Amino acid sequence: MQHAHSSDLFVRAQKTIPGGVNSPVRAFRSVGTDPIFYDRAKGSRVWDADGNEYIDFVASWGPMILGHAPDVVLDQVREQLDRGTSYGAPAEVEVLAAEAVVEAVPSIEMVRMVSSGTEATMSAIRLARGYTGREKFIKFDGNYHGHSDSLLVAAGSGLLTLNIPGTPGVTQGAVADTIVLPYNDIHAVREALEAYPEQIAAIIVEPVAGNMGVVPPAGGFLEGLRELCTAHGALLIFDEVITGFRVARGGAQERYGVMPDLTTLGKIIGGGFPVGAFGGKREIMEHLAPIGPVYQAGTLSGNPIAMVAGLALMAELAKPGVYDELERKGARLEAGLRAAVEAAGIDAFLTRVGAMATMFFTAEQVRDWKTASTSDTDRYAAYFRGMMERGIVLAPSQFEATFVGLAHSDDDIDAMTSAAAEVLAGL
Ligand code: HOZ
Repeated sequence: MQHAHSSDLFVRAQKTIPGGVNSPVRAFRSVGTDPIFYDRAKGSRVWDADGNEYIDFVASWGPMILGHAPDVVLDQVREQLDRGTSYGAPAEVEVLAAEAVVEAVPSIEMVRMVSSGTEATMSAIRLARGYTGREKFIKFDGNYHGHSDSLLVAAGSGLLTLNIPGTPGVTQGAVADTIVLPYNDIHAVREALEAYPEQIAAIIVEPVAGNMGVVPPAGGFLEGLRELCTAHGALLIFDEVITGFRVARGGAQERYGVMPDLTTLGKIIGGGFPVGAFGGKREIMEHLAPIGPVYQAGTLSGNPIAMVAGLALMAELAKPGVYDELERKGARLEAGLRAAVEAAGIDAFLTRVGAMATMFFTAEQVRDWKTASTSDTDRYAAYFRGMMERGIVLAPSQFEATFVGLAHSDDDIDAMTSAAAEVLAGL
């Protein structure tokens, strides 16, 4: 496979863009190669700047659940373009989008649109602090909630990939009220709540971790968080930026039957356009300005292009059978990968929840960051490169998810698992 044009673009990009990329996770540093630059995408496929075609299992880090550039979304976007791209004023589409989110996500009674997952989590933490009058909050090691200061500690995603334990520029003060605990350890949560009585505003958690690779919640973990938050007067925040509208239409809260007080959502509700949202109980959300004292704002919040795209996508996901089909495709991928691992006789731990999965290159049972971090990242890098040579794009990091969507045909999934069998056999 030739990558001459991508290589030229990367050389040029590094002169004007730090590291040549606009988000660190796009650099292929941890997989020992240069990033490929994309030219276009449609359905399950992406094409790079050299015209190479790949089956894509990154899906823009999750949101392209219908596949790339779906016509149902593009038609709505084209129509909206002629009516204006940003108003800085309210529009009917925002009401429709809010209604669609409230209808789908069980615990959300009111929702505020923002422009990214980072904004959503940052604002949810501020609201939780403003509502409770408390300052501390709990997050979990290896969970990633965007890059706002107070959440950028022991964080997953690009920080794990690039081995950045803490970031210069985030002050001690900014993280002084952030308590980090091991994922899936309910005893540690109980102890922390008892150690800081009436001081903890919230617990924020990825209900299915996706940013240290996919790590499902242990039995009773989410229920335990709910009980402890209620008992201690802290708010439970589910960060469903990845899991919302993916592991079930109503997200992990629907799948596991545990209701948070606040939920954050991300790019999936914008059909791939820049969107985030946070929502929850009316009583809490009414603490937001302009009716409450907690300030939060944004010119592009509820942007009409993103709203019509999101509405079209959410309407598709509301159709009967969609989540059964995603489950079926996820299970097919898992079965193929398990067979490939077994045939190759390598140490690997496979996780999957619905249409998101990770193959950890470790003999450990992965349940938290400590166990996930035992993975052999050099092996993952070799696996990644072998898959790319065979026309399959995976996340350029061991500590991310593989996403299956409705545009992946059974043949696409089988092509992926056959390629995996070949690559794993040669490792
Ligand atoms: N949380 C996403 C990856 N797991 C973020 C993508 C990005 O940072 O660009």
